[in-house]
Amino acid sequence: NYRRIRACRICRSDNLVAYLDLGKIPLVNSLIKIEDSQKKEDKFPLEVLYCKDCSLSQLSIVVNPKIMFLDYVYRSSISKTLRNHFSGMAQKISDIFPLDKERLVADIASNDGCLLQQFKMKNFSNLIGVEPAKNLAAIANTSKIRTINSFWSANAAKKIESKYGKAKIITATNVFAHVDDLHHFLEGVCILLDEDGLFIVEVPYLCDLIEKNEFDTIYHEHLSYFLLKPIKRLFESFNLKIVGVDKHLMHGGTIRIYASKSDINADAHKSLEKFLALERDRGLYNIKTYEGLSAKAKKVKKDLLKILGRLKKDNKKAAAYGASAKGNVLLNYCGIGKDLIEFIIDDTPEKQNKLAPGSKIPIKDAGYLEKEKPDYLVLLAWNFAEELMNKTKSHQERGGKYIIPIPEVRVV
Ligand code: DWN
Repeated sequence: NYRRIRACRICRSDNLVAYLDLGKIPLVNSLIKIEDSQKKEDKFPLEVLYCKDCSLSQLSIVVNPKIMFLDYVYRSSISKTLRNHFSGMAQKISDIFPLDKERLVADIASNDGCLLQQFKMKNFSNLIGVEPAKNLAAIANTSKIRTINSFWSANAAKKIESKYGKAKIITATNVFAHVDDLHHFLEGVCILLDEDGLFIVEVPYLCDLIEKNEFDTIYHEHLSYFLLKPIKRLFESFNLKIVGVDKHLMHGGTIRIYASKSDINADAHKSLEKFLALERDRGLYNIKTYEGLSAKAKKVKKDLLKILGRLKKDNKKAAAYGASAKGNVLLNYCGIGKDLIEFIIDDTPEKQNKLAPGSKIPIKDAGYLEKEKPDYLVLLAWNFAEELMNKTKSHQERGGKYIIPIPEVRVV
């Protein structure tokens, strides 16, 4: 179910150096049915390599995407913060192209239609999603967001183009890092994108991961960890010009890159140069900069185990909120089980009444929180800490506290 990489997926160099090893962990979105609790779970090596030629960070292995993405439990629409973020993105694109509301907008890996829904609310009328997960494509189509159930590919692009014509806008949020063959992915984009079109890709930013110790965002779905320098090199090989870059706080820090086949309103703000200078100044083109991450991850593990061990000794009850992919990385890396965290609350129906992979901690709905009244809530979805704390006022009123694990363990 996996293969080791031999060359950098962007520049094909074999000059790859490992800088972080999080051990062997299960697929973090492969939740366990209660009846399968005794079944052995597959675990895979989780190790990050740095390409000394183009500065792309990437996992040492590629897990078969079919076992990760064809039935997918993560739904973008669960989070209000994420819905608002997508609303802002659709608004920005509507401001750039106020007269193109009938032109085709295609969203790659459109999940439950969350982003396209926002385009629809901004009066874009010609929308199409491409989503490999059968369950998510069905949800999107039920809510009248036209969605093709397929992985993105040159073939998928050809089919869409022949039926609906070229796209004025192609978006790809939280998918570019998940793709092994980026060259084939961009081949499809170039087939579908119109000459005056805009390709907008949003990915977690490695600068934030390193700076804010977000090692738990490293997992088998995320094959690449991007800086602008390798993305620029890849786009140039497809004659895609980067015409703008902006930074966002979403998911611990993302960059959004606007690219076009033509020089339409070229990067007037010189944002690309600014980010490349930032990456250079932060030492992100030097392997030495990455060597500190391992020690910072080990410190989070030590501190989290210490605080949870003390709570257990003091007979305090600890639970968690957000059965997130990153949360499952953290639980597995720290070797935390239900002896330390009794349950995880999550509002995603597909996650409830299942067990978290590896830790086998039960995942429950929000009602369970009121029933069990834990003293502490570990915010495994720390990127939504504010939203989760706003949702759990009763926990606070009971004197309950939160443990936020990243960038370092702290109690609030
Ligand atoms: O790229 C990816 C990112 C964008 O999303 C995917 N590979 C997988 C996924 O990663 P994640 O699971 O770490 O993402 P989140 O969005 O940090 O996960 C949040 C979790 O918390 C979800 O399971 C939903 C849950 N949640 C909730 O139950 N109630 C979140 C909020 C805000 C809530 O109010």
